[in-house]
Amino acid sequence: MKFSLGLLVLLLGAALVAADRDYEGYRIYEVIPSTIDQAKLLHQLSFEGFDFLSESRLLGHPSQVIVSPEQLEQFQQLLEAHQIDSSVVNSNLGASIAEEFAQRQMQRLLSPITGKGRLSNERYYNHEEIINYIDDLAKRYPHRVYVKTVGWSYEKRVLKTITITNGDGKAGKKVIFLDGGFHAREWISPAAVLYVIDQLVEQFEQNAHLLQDYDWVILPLVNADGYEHSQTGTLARMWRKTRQPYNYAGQTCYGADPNRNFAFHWNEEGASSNPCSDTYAGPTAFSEPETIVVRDLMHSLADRGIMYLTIHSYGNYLLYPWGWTSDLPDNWEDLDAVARTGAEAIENATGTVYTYGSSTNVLYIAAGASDDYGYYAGFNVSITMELTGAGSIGFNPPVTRIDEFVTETWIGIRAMAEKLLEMY
Ligand code: 0X9
Ligand code: ZN
Repeated sequence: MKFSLGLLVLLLGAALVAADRDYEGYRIYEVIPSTIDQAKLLHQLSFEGFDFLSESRLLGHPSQVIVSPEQLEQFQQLLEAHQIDSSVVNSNLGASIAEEFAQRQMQRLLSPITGKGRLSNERYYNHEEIINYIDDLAKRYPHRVYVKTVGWSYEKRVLKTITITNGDGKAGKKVIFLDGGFHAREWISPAAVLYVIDQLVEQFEQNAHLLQDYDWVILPLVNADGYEHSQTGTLARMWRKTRQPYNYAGQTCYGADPNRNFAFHWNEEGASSNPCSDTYAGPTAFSEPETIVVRDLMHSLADRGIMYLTIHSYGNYLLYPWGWTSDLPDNWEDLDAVARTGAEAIENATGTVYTYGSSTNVLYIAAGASDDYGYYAGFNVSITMELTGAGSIGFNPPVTRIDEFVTETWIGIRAMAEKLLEMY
């Protein structure tokens, strides 16, 4: 039996809205398209209420998608009708989330809130701990490190950057701008960014060459409200967006997707105008205070900006512009060379394969993201890095594997920064 897309919409019925839920009985499927028709069909599901945790349009590449008990029968029929290669990678997401939170409670008892000294990679930290940590670093290394308040989230959490220099006092160096925590549930992102900070500050001697010609400006947690929300309990674990409330058809839905909220081809492709969708572009571009902070940083740094790097999860990708069109920017060969260098360094060190290419061509078309905006604002090199996702909930390694993945990420970032030294 063949399904038309129209029929598919009817069959799958009500779209999943972005809301807190317990995910009891929800499954995660891995699907691997082998024909263009299969890839198109799967991509269409992301507009029919299916939450893709990682999505690729490349044939033979796996995507992972959450399927609710209500969607299950039709989803299975669809896979069968179109002979799409698939497997269940988690048969009860709710149980895995509950287990992760139970472990998290234990970890908190064993290693309580810190804010002084080096952070271990033994658990995921909250907003307050991250702020305390960078504030403390600035106190301990006043000649090389400074911290600046750059704004507040919708719920009035402070957003701070940490600028890391080699302390030689030279002004006007080129800048690498790094951020993390755009999407709330991607906890490994801020964890990886904290590890970069640790390496540049505490392992200064080993990395002095990366601070000779560059200053690093780092915003470890962009979507502070969403991140905190995702840590409040099992129901909120899969939260992605910011937390500003929006009314829609008599109900309140929360947040915009910060990575669809930038004013560059805003809301043209791969974004939603429905406030209850996980990819809601916002009522206007820059409706979210958090994206305004990133925008203003980009503009203030662009004339010195050499690379904008934003850390997400997951799927092992190094992506460069454009994400709003399948066209490539003029200097795409440079972008490709930087991304390739990162991918090769990681593969040589750990064997992990990163796929690299333009966002639209490798992943899917999605406009209004920070990488496109950073490039448009003047950063010659702008890259989204999608880290490894190894947990049974799809996102994030279990705490026992954080160390492995953040060290791997650093290998890629360091190699890309070294490549820039060679190129510019
Ligand atoms: O869709 C996104 O925002 C990113 N993937 S994620 O799974 N972390 O949500 C990818 C963004 C790639 N860049 C552009 N489309 N411009
Ligand atoms: Zn993301």
